[in-house]
Amino acid sequence: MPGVLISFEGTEGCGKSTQITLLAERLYSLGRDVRLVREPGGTPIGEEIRHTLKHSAKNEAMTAEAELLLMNASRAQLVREVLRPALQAGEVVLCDRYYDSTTAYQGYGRGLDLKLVEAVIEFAVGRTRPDLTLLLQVPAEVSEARLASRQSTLPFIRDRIEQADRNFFERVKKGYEAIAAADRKRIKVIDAARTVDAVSADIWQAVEPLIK
Ligand code: Z5A
Repeated sequence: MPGVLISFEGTEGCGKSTQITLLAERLYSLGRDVRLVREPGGTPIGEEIRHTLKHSAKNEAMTAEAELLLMNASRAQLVREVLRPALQAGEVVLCDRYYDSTTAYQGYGRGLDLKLVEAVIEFAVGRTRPDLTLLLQVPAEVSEARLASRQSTLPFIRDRIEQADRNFFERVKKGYEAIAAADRKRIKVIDAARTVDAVSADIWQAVEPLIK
């Protein structure tokens, strides 16, 4: 059976992790081998880079350019160490974020040149591109409410990227809309402000034809 690469995208708290878990369970129950990865991260080297990007006490001065390159250093490692071998072995790979996040956050959000961002992504991933991307869309208020509710149950851990202001996240959201409009064949937009079950049903409708 051929491998399948599916990426999940969206702003914080849109429900990616929740839906990836549900989809993985469904795929396992059908006997498919499933690989779950997250970005940045997903390999030992990538997880160290993730720490540097998000939580390191020494990351305050990070520039947008360094952020772009670190995201893609993590990705280059993930593609070669995990994604390509897993796809070769016929697995269904579910990525919690992939390169559309870079276009949305470092391109539209930080304002880096989009052509330059695309060139860096091309260097990191080459032809390892998703068969399907699920963009979970939620209004900013829903995203903020979900994160606040989750944070109230967890100990506080500083996250440099989450500290950006609301304008940044608005630009990211608009970026995602532009990315989806430019590639309707690959990217399926899902209204993720509904119940977990309703979102999951739409996701399955998009995924099922790919895994037969
Ligand atoms: N980033 C970047 O800048 N450039 C890049 O190239 C890449 C990433 C790859 C990674 O953060 C950060 O890196 C991210 C983008 C940037 N930055 N920010 N800010 P992360 O991996 O720590 O987290 P995240 O990817 O932003 O996701 P998240 O915050 O963990 O949320 P989620 O996975 O999308 O949502 P969830 O955990 O499934 O759900 C959130 C809460 O809502 C939780 O309590 C759920 O129980 C609840 N939930 C989920 N679905 C529903 C529905 N349908 N109804 C009600 N409640 C729900």
